[in-house]
Amino acid sequence: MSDATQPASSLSLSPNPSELAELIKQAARHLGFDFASVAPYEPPPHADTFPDWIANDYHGTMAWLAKHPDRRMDPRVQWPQGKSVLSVGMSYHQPRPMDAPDPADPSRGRFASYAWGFDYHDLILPRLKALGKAIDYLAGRVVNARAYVDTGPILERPLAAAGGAGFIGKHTLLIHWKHGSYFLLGELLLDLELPSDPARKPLFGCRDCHSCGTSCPTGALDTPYLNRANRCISYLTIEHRGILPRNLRSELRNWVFGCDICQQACPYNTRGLLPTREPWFEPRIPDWGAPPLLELIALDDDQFGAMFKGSPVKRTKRRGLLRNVAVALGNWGSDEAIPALKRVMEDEPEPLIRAHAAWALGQLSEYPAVRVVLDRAFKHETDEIVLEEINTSLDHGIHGINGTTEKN
Ligand code: B12
Repeated sequence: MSDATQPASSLSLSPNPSELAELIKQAARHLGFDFASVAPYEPPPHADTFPDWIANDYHGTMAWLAKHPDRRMDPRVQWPQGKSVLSVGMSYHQPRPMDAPDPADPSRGRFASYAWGFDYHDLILPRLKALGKAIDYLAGRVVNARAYVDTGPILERPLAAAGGAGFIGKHTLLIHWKHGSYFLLGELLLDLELPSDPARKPLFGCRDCHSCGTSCPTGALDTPYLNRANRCISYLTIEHRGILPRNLRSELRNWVFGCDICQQACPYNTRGLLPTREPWFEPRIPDWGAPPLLELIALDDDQFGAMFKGSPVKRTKRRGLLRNVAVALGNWGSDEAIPALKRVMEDEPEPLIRAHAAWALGQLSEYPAVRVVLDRAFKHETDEIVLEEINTSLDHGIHGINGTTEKN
């Protein structure tokens, strides 16, 4: 029976904006997202610090980050038609089984855990598009949308925090009460007015904890809430193309793709987190993302392609990954690495990999065989940069005549 005193809207079958927002968040959960929240269509808190971050060159060689700062800081500039930001998060957390090989073993190459399985972009973007279709249905009209997973100039973490999805930790990652920071974000900018979720003040936040900063070997997180990305191991091993800064190579330890050190140090990630529901993230990289370095350095183009098909690791290409593996072989400090590094110096066509192998040999200078390998490589090498690395390695601990070797 209808109540004539009720406003017309409550008699309608179309949901009101709050109900619609709730239905959309439920649809997101049905589509496998672990959480969803709505933020106001405006610059998120602290967005105005972005130009300083760029001016300080913390973005290193990620020139694309410096483009369109006005768009990145304000979704209204990026897409004027939009009216709300829907952020979604998906956990990739998988506790390593007790009997998995120890990833800290320096003879192994370590991959960040988000990269153990298939590429998250290929999972989240289609799911966001499916969510867009569900929103059309729920809203009873075609809702125009822009879907992003690292693919658009927006500040994903601050926007998700502004919608109450969690809080930004001192490591600059977003922390969710159930999922810690081991999740990935995606967004739909919508031309649909939805009520925003309140940004939640964290109960405890980071307080005086700075474990992420003190555990970061490169000092990238020395200042709370600031990542000097040009020193971040994740940047160095994935985004930085070319020669790695010499002063940071030892600090990469055995990380060969990305890094989880700041996340592992965070107390919000050490208590029982819910594991991911997505088989997509199941480890495809052997030994729970920590295979032997000697296997990695031996990968040819075809083997690299087969091992990392559909994986985020393909981003570095073989040359980038093997550059990092060469550095990790030097950091291992074992003479077991010498035959593999010798083979690189003799047969590897990619100068970038040879250059870092020469550095790695320099780290093993207490083994007499190294001098022979480097001397021989110096005689045959034609690439200027590799020659310089060989010379520095010879100079470093081995001390040839006058500290260098004459090329003849
Ligand atoms: C570029 C980039 C990187 C760079 C730079 C990282 C950085 N901290 O900026 C590198 C390659 C190093 C990187 C590494 C990683 N990344 Co990344 N990255 C991005 C990307 C594409 C852009 C980030 C960006 O705009 N950086 C510029 C800085 C200035 O912006 P911001 O950190 O967001 O900074 C804002 C806040 O810090 C805030 N702020 C400033 N001052 C203050 C003060 C206070 C008190 C507060 C609260 C906030 C605050 O305002 C800033 C704007 O200036 C985003 C996707 C996106 N479009 O957002 C993914 C993203 C941030 N990365 C992600 C991931 C998973 C990682 C890694 C964990 C991967 C890995 N395991 O190796 C590491 C983590 C390293 C770390 N501690 O940040 C996830 C983060 C998910 C989460 N839980 O937070 C994102 C969102 C990708 C995604 N779609 O899921 N990444």
